[in-house]
Parts: sequence; C-alpha cells; structure tokens
Amino acid sequence: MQTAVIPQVIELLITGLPESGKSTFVQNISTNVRDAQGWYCGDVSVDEQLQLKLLEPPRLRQFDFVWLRDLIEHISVPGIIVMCDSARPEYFGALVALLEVVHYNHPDTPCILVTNKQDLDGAWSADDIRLGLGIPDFIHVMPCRATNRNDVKRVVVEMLYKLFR
Ligand SMILES: Nc1nc2c(ncn2[C@@H]2O[C@H](COP(=O)(O)OP(=O)(O)OP(=O)(O)O)[C@@H](O)[C@H]2O)c(=O)[nH]1
Ligand SMILES: [Mg+2]
Repeated sequence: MQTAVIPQVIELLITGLPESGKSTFVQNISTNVRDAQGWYCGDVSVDEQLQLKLLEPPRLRQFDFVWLRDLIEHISVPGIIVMCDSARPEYFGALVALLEVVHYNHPDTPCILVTNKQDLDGAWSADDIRLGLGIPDFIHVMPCRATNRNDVKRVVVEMLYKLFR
C-alpha cells in the first residue's frame, strides 16, 4: 500500500525596496504564482516532502516604510530574503534601515540580502555593498540577477542550507 506524503510547507518573506526585483525573483522560481489579498505568492516544490511558499508583500504599500516596519515586526516566517537594486545607491540608506528592523525583530531567523540587478551598468558588487554598508556577518549577501533562474535558484538553495543546517 502506498502512503500519501504530505509535504512540509515553509514560508519565506521576500521583501526589500520597491522595484528591486522581488516579483521577478518569485516568478522565476515558482511553479505557480497567485495574488492573495495583494500579496504576490509563489509555490516552489523542492521535493515530495518539502514545498516553499514565497511571499511578497502588497506592492502598493511598499513605499510606506512605517507599514513595512509594522509588518516585519509582526510576521513569523522561518526565513527572510531582502532584495535591493544594486544600481540604485540612493536607496542604500533605506536598505540599511530595513535590515536593522529585520534583525532587531528576528535575530535568529536566517536572512539573505540579495544584491539584485548585477547585470546593470553601475551595479555595486555584492562585496562592495557588504563592505560599504557595513552589513554584519550574520546576513549573507548574495549577488543575483532575478531575471536569471539559476541565480534565483542559488539563493533559494542557500536559504535551504540555512534552514536545515
Ligand atoms: N536588469 C535587470 N532588471 C531586473 C532584474 N530583476 C528585475 N528587473 C526589472 O526590474 C523591474 C522591477 O521588477 P519587479 O520584479 O517588478 O520588482 P518588485 O521589487 O517586485 O517591484 P514592486 O513590487 O513594484 O516594488 C522590472 O522591470 C524587472 O524586469 C535584474 O536582475 N536585472
Ligand atoms: Mg513586486
């Protein structure tokens, strides 16, 4: 007799600055995407025992930093991915503030900073962002092009290592 395997579902928050590539990231790795009350949600099947649910907060609220801070204070997820546009240094101050909110509220939650849009001219490298912004060691900084599925996959696999280490 075959026993049905009910996969474990793990939710990951995909947050970051506006237009940093969050939806592109979710879309490129998910087998199924949908809108759930403004949230952009994607499902990723890792294997028959494990499924990921990627959750991007409603796009209309993303410029509202007070709202985003409140959301991060109250959300409970096993892993958090923060994205930035590496070619928009004018947003780096807001990025540092966001990472501080994440770490203050979720000190034990694995967090990856995705320095996206590495293909753009003028993009800061992941290392320059890490050093330049003084990103602490417990935040893993990974370069990415959300338009490239392999890049996105690398980030998700790294998050899986952190979750199951
Ligand atoms: N060149 C380049 N463009 C990218 C990359 N990732 C995303 N984009 C583009 O950046 C723009 C914004 O991408 P989205 O995925 O909508 O970004 P978002 O963070 O979901 O945006 P909001 O939800 O509106 O905050 C789109 O035009 C994407 O095609 C990348 O790695 N390289
Ligand atoms: Mg989006």
